[in-house]
Amino acid sequence: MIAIGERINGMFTVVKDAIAAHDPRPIQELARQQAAAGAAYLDINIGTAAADQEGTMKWLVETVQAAVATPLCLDSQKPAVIKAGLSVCDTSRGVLLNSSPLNRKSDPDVLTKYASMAMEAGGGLIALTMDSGGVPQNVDRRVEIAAEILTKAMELGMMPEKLFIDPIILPVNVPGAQAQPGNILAAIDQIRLMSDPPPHITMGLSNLSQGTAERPLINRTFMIMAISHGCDSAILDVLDDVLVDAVATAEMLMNKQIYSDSFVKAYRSTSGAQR
Ligand code: THG
Repeated sequence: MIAIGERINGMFTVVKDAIAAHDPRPIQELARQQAAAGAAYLDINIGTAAADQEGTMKWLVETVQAAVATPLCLDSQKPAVIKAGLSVCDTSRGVLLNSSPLNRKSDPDVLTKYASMAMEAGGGLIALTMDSGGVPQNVDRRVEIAAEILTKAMELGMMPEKLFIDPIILPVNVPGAQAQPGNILAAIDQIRLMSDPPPHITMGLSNLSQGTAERPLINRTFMIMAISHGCDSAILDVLDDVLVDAVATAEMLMNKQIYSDSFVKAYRSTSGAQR
């Protein structure tokens, strides 16, 4: 499981406040905690409040990589913000760019831009099953967009093992959205068969439970369901020990980790990058 720690995101009040105050300490503390919990990558997202977005991304990248050796996952919908992050990023550790849709009305070549930057950095790319029409609400269109992304990436010279397809999970409590988690599982079943080796499958797990009363329970349960369908990565709360132990168990039951009486301990003692 390629676990991407979600906590360094301006969506969280502590991070937003630390960015505003230019205080590295709370951010470096979150970086250390997530690295210790076994994150393979740390997501870096400036949120929506920052005035100078490129400068804020640079500061966050420098702040985090001064504290931990974990590779980063630069998270922005703007190519210029990703580019700014990359300009100060130690990509020799590895890097993920997060994320590009297939295309966008205002930027038809957005996927080419992200894929080119990822390849130049020797890193991976997260691509969303989304196009200029928005987020598809059915299985078939998700799968079609994933196939178009995979084809485009391979045409550009990116290998499937560097590509992470994100079927986009949205809050389950939104009216009409309750069929989507099931649709996403059905889409994952098909995306896994598109190439050998297949692209990775990732998702922003915590989106699912936003605004609900049982957040951890919903996140943990869906993570395990998705792993059983072949999902092998997520942007998630690695500080949720019950979630991480459940992931270890799901991977053992899927025959991806060897069973021993101490399999949870073994999983936790393996660095995130090697799981
Ligand atoms: N796909 C990809 N990248 C992503 C997402 C995705 N990056 C961002 C996001 N979605 C994944 N990360 C988060 C981080 C936090 C939350 C949800 C997703 C979250 N935060 C609390 C909230 O909004 O309720 C913050 C509350 C607090 O301050 O404590 O839920 O889908 N590729």
